[in-house]
Amino acid sequence: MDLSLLMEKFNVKGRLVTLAPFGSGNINDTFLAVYRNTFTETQVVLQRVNRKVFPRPEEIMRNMHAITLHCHEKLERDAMSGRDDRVWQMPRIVKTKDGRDFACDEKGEVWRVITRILSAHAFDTAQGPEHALECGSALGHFHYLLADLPPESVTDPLPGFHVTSGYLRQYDRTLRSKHAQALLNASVEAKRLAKYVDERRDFALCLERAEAAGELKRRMFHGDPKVNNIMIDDFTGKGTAMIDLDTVSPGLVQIDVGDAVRSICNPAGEEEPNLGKVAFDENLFLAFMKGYMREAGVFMTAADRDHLYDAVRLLPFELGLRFFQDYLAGDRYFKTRQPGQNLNRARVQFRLCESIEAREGTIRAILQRL
Ligand code: GN1
Ligand code: MG
Repeated sequence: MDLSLLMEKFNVKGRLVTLAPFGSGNINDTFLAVYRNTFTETQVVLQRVNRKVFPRPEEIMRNMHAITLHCHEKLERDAMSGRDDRVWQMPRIVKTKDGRDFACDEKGEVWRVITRILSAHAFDTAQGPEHALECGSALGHFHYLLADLPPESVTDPLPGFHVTSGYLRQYDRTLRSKHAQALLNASVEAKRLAKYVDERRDFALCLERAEAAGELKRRMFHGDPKVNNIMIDDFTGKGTAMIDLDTVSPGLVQIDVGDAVRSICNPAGEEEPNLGKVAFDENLFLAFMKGYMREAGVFMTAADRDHLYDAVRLLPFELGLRFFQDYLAGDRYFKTRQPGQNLNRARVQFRLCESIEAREGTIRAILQRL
């Protein structure tokens, strides 16, 4: 596929000067395109929506249209009113020359172009408490932005995403395959992880039970608020935008908090081979929660707060389970660069979960003080 020909379908002014792979996402293929004309430069991001993960990419784009329209209007109103201490941003969809939100290639793959947030970066790991606090503010502000988007404006992009019981069922199905059994028998470490999962089967249902009992209500959530989806302004060091809007839909905000925390409070990152370096950092957690509550505290009911610890413990478990299942199934979902990468990713998440369990008292004490 000649990507520069594909770019010609989109309405970007200037001449294309470079088009190169960009970012470190595990799902979509992402490229940065830079256009120049006499006086200005335009940078946009080209992405192929992964059809294996999102079976209906057209729906993803309809959702993105509704979400960005709602948020851009609200952001402009807030900017006029001087509500905020900064300019919050959100990428915009760049239309095709025939006015559509995406283009298809000859294989029917869906490609989109969005604006790049300039003079800002996302990091793969937390840089320190100030960074963690800004990540918390950015997620809290995102929840505020979406709080009044009617849930029926979006369709569920990935039914069952963040339903841990569903991942357990999928894992159990995978375990029955010959391929998975062979991998398990060949590795003491894989067997250890399987035991780890078994010991937490009951706990894994905690948020689903709370929702079924009516203790927790769905609101709009991001679905994938890991540290490298949070853009930080290069000049002020403040959070400025949440990116990767594919999974935005009605969900539990606790899940977003848990997912952001598992990514931010593990400074070793998701790919660390040495488990001795993987640990939950309480200072980063305190800073993140301060930033989050500053923006979203007004929405949080007592029940919402009561379930935060469970979410913080659950999300690394759930992601570890997803990585482990994918390893046993032959690496079909998450992109990998080397064999055993998903097994190691699972080891890291389970170690992080253990580290959280060991610090339960401290984590609950921090949550109480907010
Ligand atoms: C995937 O696309 P990316 O890299 O932002 C995944 C998340 C995981 C994350 C772990 C749709 O996110 O759920 O937490 O990898 N997204 C999807 O790195 O499955
Ligand atoms: Mg994503």
